[in-house]
Amino acid sequence: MIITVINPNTTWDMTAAIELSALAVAGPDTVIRAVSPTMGPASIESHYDEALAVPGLLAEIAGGEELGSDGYVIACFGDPGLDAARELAGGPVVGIAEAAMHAASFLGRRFSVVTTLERTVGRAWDLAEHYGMRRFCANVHACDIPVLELDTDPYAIKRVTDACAAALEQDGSDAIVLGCAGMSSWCGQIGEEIGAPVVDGVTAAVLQVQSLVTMGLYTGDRGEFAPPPPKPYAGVLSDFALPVTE
Ligand code: 2AL
Repeated sequence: MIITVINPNTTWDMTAAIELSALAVAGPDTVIRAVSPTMGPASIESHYDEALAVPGLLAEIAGGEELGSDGYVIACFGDPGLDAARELAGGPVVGIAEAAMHAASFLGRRFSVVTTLERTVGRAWDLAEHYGMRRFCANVHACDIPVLELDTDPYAIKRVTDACAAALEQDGSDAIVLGCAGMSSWCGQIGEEIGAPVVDGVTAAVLQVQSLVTMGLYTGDRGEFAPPPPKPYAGVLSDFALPVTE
C-alpha cells in the first residue's frame, strides 16, 4: 500500500526527518511517500499559518489521489485541513494529533501534551475537545521553542525532555504526547530519559492509516464527507475548483 505522509509546512528538512520516522514503523508492504506542499508557510505555529497551509496540503491530497495513494497522514500537530482532506481522499486520512491522543488514551488514565509555542496550546486543547480526548488530557504545556528552532537549537532536545519530565510531575499523568512533528525523531530518547511512555503522532498516525487500509476501511462518503460540490473558485484559488464529473 502507498501511504502519503504530508508535512503541511514547506520545510523539506523537516519532511525528510518525518519520512525517517514513518519508515521506521511502516510494514514491509507499505510505501511511504513523504511530501510537502509547494506553497505555504515554512512552519505552522499560528491560526494564520494553519489556514494558509491548507490549500497546499489539499493540492498534495489531490496529487496523491492521482498517484493511487491508499491513505494519508497529516503530519502537523494542529491537524490542519483534516476534514477537507477526508472529503477529497478515497482512503483514510489521519492527523498526528488525533492519532497520538487516541494512542495515549490506551496508556493510562491521563496524558500531558508538550507543544512548541505557548500560542499553540489553545489549538491542542480545541483538538482534544473535538476528538473527545479532553477527559484523557491532563494539561498542555509549551516549551517555548519555535518549530524551526527544534532543528537548529542544540539544546532543544534537552529543553523538550525537561518540559516532558516537568509535565509528568506537575500533572501526575501517565504518558506524554509530543506536540509537534518536528519532535518525532526524539520520541524514543525522551521516553528512556523520563521513564514514561512518549507518543509521537507521526508513527502513531502512519500505523493507524496502515491498519485502516489493511482492514479495507476508508472515510464514509455518503453524507458530510462526500466529494465537495463542484463550483467556480475565483482568483489565485481558481485551480482548486473541482471538475464537474459525469
Ligand atoms: C507544528 C507541527 O507539527 N508542524 C508545524 O509546522 N507546527 N506543531 C506545533 N505545535 O507547532
